[in-house]
Amino acid sequence: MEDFTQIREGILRDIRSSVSLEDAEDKRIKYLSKKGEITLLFGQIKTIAPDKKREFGQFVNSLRDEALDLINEVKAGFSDKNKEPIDTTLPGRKFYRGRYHPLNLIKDELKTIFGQMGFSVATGPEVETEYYIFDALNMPSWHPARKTTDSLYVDKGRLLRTETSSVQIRTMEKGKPPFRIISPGRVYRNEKENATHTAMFTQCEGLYINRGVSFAELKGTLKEFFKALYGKNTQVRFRPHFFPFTEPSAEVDVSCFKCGGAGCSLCKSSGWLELGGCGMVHPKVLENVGVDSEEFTGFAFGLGIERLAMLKYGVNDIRDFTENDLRFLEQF
Ligand code: FA5
Repeated sequence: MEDFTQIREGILRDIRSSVSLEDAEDKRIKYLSKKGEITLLFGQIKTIAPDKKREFGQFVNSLRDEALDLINEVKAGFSDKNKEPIDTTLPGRKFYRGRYHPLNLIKDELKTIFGQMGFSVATGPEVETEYYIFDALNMPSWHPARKTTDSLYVDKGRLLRTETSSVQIRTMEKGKPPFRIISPGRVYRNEKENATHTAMFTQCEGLYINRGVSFAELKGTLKEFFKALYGKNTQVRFRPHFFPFTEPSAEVDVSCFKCGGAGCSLCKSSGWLELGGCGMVHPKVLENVGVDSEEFTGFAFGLGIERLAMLKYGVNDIRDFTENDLRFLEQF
């Protein structure tokens, strides 16, 4: 028994004297692996005198358990010591906050500025019928926009809306004049992409119908809007244009942010960026929705929200808005 006690104490002392986690692991291998010293003691049982066998077996079993517990305990001690102490003087971890996408920032500004002029927000579906996109908007059957080469059809008679102007019809159908709404939303076109054009983009439709509304009010409303968005000195121009749903019609441009009007690749040397279309709502459109065009007149406009954002934030390439590059998005 004296020998047993000495063997036991020697082994436990050896384990306790481990100097590192690795050292403790070496001790486990030394004593408890397949060929470890304690494991080999089990093989000795058959050489022990029969009357001592039981006592020896109990000793080896409890030695194995004790050694294993001690090794685990020693290892745990080293693991704790290896853990980095908490340095309470370090600055806290940075908390990354989400932020608004630049297009949403512009949308919010649009809602605020037009809201102050009395416009409320209307919405409409992105999958539209030909009626709301073409027929009710006075688009002739031969109009190129109706072709699948320009529009993205979902099935016969249904397509992804190519413009937010369909919301004009949906709004007027539902109520009685006066109407004063804006409608920001996505539109889709079968379009080749470049620095100023994408196949999916956002527009903000505007509609004001009342008695005696004039083209002067349309110009005044859009000029005030651009000044509120870009500052008092903003240059705005209206160019005659054609839209089937307005008469007269115009396109509205703002001086190019990149070259300041001198002409560059972004503005195709013109010094101006086209931001939207507008005009006086065509009498046929009013009649299509049951509004008396003798009594009521009004204007409508459709602004490209990406283009508004490009000008506001100095973005050279419209594709940046949808590429999800954090280096771009974190600037807003
Ligand atoms: C229209 O979509 C008309 N519905 C606008 C309108 C509304 C006229 C109400 C009269 C009354 P247009 O196709 O020009 O018009 O588009 C309007 C604006 O959307 C453009 O001036 C431009 O700012 C933007 N836009 C047009 N195509 C793209 C495109 N592929 N990528 C990005 N922006 C575009």
